[in-house]
Amino acid sequence: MSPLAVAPKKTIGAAGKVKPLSGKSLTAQQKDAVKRLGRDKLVEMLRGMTLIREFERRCEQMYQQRKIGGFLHVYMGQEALAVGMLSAIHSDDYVTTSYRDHGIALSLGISPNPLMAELFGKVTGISRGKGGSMHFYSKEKNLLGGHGIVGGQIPIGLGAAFRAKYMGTDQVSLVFLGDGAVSQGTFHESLNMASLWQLPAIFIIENNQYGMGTSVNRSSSVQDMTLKAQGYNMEGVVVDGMNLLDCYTVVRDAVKKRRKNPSPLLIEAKTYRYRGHSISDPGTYRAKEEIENYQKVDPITQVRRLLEELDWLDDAGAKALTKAVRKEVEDSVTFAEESPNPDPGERSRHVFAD
Ligand SMILES: Cc1ncc(C[n+]2csc(CCOP(=O)(O)OP(=O)(O)O)c2C)c(N)n1
Ligand SMILES: [Mg+2]
Repeated sequence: MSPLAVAPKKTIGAAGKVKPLSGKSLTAQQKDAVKRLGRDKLVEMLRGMTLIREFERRCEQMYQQRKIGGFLHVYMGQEALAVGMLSAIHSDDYVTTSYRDHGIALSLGISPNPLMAELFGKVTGISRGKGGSMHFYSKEKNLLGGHGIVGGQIPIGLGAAFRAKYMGTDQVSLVFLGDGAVSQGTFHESLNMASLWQLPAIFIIENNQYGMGTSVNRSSSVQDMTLKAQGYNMEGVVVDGMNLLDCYTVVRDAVKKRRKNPSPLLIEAKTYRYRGHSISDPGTYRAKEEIENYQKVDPITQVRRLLEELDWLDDAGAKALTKAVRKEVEDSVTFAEESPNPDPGERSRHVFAD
């Protein structure tokens, strides 16, 4: 494909504009997603998003009680993105992400127990208590981290895509990154190689509008991040990251197309983080009204309302779901509390090669 033949940028959904899901005004594509997913799967997805929200709430409390130390970056507001997109992949596909990794790990079906235990620094933690919040990792789920260095995960996700193509598997590699990582060199080097070698890498920018306390308007020379895809002769698509159905559809279509004929894709998902950059961020750089405005399109409320409109979940059902999720999170706290600390002799094990 010549550089001039770059596929035009597509937009799926309202992409950040305030347009909540409603059974009465679903687009044809959203209707199709509802039909494909069906009632049970949609309720399960609502449960997945609720699990993230409740897990993060409890993490904040545990941090305040000093049960959790170090860094803590929560995912509240971005739940539709992880749940929608990761519902559309196979269990052997690769996933890489940044330090804001709790929602991604939970959406891959990892139990809250080893995740909470990791935050508590316990030996039963998913990284044996050595990584903490930023370094969830699971060989079993092909989750290649949880990375604290901004942009550090991008070449790793690229390597996984290279492996898939080299070995001739039909796997794809989903590489999640923040808007703040787009100006890092690793992003550009990785996009170049992914396009040059036509690798099955799907780069997903979780544009939550801020990198630490700096708004993306003040840190990026372009606001349409998919323009970066054109620079590397690859496809780019914008999606409403607060909309579960759109997040599911964009990845479903993307992986379907790429399993047999690998090629890279850049997705920009417009989303919003409700909390500060980390637990120690008082958030003085943005107005309360801005947060409230995004909460009007809260991803969880949107899906709950849609399910009610479809008569697929009533108020009692939704309350029971939340109650069950809270119990699951509470059990993870008990599990973490009761787990032993790592043996002090473990300190340098898995840090240096034996
Ligand atoms: C290479 C590098 N530079 C700077 C930092 C400090 N830092 C940590 S998070 C962050 C902002 C990243 O923002 P974004 O990519 O938008 O992710 P978000 O926190 O919004 O999920 C920065 C600059 C770092 N960890 N690594
Ligand atoms: Mg950001």
